[in-house]
Amino acid sequence: MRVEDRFERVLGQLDSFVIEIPSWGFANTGTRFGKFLQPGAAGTLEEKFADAAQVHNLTGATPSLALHVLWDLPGGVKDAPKVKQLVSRYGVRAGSINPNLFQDQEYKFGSICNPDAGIRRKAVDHLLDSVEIAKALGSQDVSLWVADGSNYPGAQSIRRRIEWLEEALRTAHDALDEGQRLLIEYKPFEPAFYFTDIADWGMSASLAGAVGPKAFVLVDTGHHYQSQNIEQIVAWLLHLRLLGGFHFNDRRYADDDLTIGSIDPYQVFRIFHEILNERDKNVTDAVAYMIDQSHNIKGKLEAMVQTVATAQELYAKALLVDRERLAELQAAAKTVEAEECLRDAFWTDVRPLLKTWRERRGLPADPLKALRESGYVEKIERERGARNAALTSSYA
Ligand code: RM4
Ligand code: MN
Ligand code: MN
Repeated sequence: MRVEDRFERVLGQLDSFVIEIPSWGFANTGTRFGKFLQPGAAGTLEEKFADAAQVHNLTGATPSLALHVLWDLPGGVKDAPKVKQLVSRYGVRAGSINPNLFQDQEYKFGSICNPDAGIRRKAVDHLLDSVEIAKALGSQDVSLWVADGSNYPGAQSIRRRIEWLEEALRTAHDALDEGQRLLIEYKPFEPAFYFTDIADWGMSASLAGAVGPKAFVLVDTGHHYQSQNIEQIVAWLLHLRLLGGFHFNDRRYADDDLTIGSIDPYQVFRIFHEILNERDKNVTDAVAYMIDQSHNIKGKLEAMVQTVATAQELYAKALLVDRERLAELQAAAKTVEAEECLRDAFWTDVRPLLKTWRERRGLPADPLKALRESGYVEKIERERGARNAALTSSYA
């Protein structure tokens, strides 16, 4: 195929690439040692929606906002009408619903895996409330991160906790409507350090298989050990028809929640490449792309716009891979030529292509520059600055 034709094809395919942004990416978040408070950080759900709308208007690629139940809907399903008003006011959909099983004092020894049946019940009720919220808001996905685990050998029964996990997730799964999904995230450590109850993709996949057909695996790119091959995990999950979606971020060491592609853009490209290799459109269309980042140093809005543009660039590069040729080279075991075929796409500068895509859609050609020129950040800093300055952030 001629280069111009390939570019034209990619321009069309970019239209369907959307990525969900998290409400907490606009709030004051940080590390466990503290937060650097930002004058423009969002403190209310309305401010989070306003900021999300700003990112969507600039990038055209973020039509939905992920919500964290305790942070965004502390009143539970009763808060749904208020969220719906914000959805219609700001033109951004409510995205995945994230239950919160890690904040309450009772969860010191676990939530759905707590040895106390009463606490497990409370946690399961929160899951069921989250499903109700998702239904009320028309959200497809309940995206679950279970922070449970244990810090010391012998302190907890690993086997009992597997049973409690299956029981709780099955209850949540069975409450879902047709078309809704339960996405099961995994994380090898933190906050627990001897084991976490769902430590890796195999455990998530096994749970998904045990609880039912509406359960899938969620891959948070920061939740892996050093140098783990994430694209291979992605390939396996595609093969098993169990890939539900992603929480994208970048990391140097652990769950660093840095902006996507900032440390290792080639890895994100390789992940997209595996997905685009899948021929079954039902499988690829079902993959939910989401961001899960904490912007402690970068400006919240800047970081988010930069993130979305980077995701689009890396996706466009993966779209450029000449897959037919690559398959031929792989079959002939032409190692260097096959690798170069992949690298050709990766090293193509797609920024002019994205500029064309944005111009055709009536979007600013350079969204980061447009953000800076819009005056939006200065405006929210004026409006929110005094409140944010009054907050305290201390580790102990
Ligand atoms: C966790 C995990 C969850 C996210 C929280 C804030 O490490 O990634 O997805 O909701 O952080
Ligand atoms: Mn996550
Ligand atoms: Mn995380």
